[in-house]
Amino acid sequence: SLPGATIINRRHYHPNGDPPRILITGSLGQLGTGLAALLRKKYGDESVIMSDIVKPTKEIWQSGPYVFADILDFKCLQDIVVTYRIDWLVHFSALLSAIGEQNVPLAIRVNIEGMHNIMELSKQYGLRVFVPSTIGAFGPDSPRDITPNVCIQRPRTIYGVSKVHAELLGEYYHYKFGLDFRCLRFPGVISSDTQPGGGTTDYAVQIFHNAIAGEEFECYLKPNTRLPMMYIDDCLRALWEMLIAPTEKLKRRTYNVTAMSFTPAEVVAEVQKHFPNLKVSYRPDDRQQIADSWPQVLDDSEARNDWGWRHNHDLANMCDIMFARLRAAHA
Ligand code: AKB
Repeated sequence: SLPGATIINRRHYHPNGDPPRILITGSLGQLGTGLAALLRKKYGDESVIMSDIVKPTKEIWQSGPYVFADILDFKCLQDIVVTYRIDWLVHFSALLSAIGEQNVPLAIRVNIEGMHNIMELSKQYGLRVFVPSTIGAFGPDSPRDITPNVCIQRPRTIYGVSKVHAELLGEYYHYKFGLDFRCLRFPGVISSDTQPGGGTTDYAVQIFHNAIAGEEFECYLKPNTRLPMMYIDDCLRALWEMLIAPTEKLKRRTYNVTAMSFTPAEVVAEVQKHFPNLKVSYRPDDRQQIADSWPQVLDDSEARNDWGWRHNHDLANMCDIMFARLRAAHA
């Protein structure tokens, strides 16, 4: 049989109806806290182990298990998987597009070498593993409007290159060793309680904070730069639905998912319905070139057809929720 084939379909969860035990790496980033809360509601606080290399706040530390995990340290990861009897792994640790360009060697270590550890670890312990990919995995040679699930991928950022590598490596381990690898290509994600760190789509979060603080907003992208986007609640639900999708429904292991596409000018117009006095200026920087190489509209019809993906939030509705949540947080 194939090397590693013994891990196929070995599942330690649900034999007695036990919930899966889930490790989240890089869990203090934009998506981790929200995902941990969602999974803890479904499977219980003790079933979800948050991890990162950063010291957590008291609130995080009190919300459930939290451990130190350096994804570049294989033994450290093995220790956690064994000690906490992990079944599923959600691997968030990564440097995003803009910050990756500022420190390419670090991005290679974290995004590429880290991914090697995650694949070997998941193979060794028979884990189901979710790794997010991104619209940044496409490049100027990809069709930009609209971008299908399978097309030319020649990204021009180290982030994009590392995510194509992650998609290909995960699919390779799936076909070669039976690894239960699952991956979604996310658009820019907009959230009120957590900040993105160093991406090209960050402006679409920052504008809400400036508006509510009564500050002027300077946008680093041109007003007509269209990019795919998604509200965090849709993003986390997509992730969970992909995580639990029955194997027979998955016709592939990497899917595009999206909710909307908008330009800075369009989000400004929508935000100004709430804050008519918001002042906006545009000063494009290096991130413009990155955005210009990315999809404008993502085709996620395969996710919709194969496992029933549906988004709930559009631009207007997302703005209402963002301001309601930010106001509640500031009250
Ligand atoms: C980034 O802008 O780098 C991320 C992404 C779209 O993957 N938000």
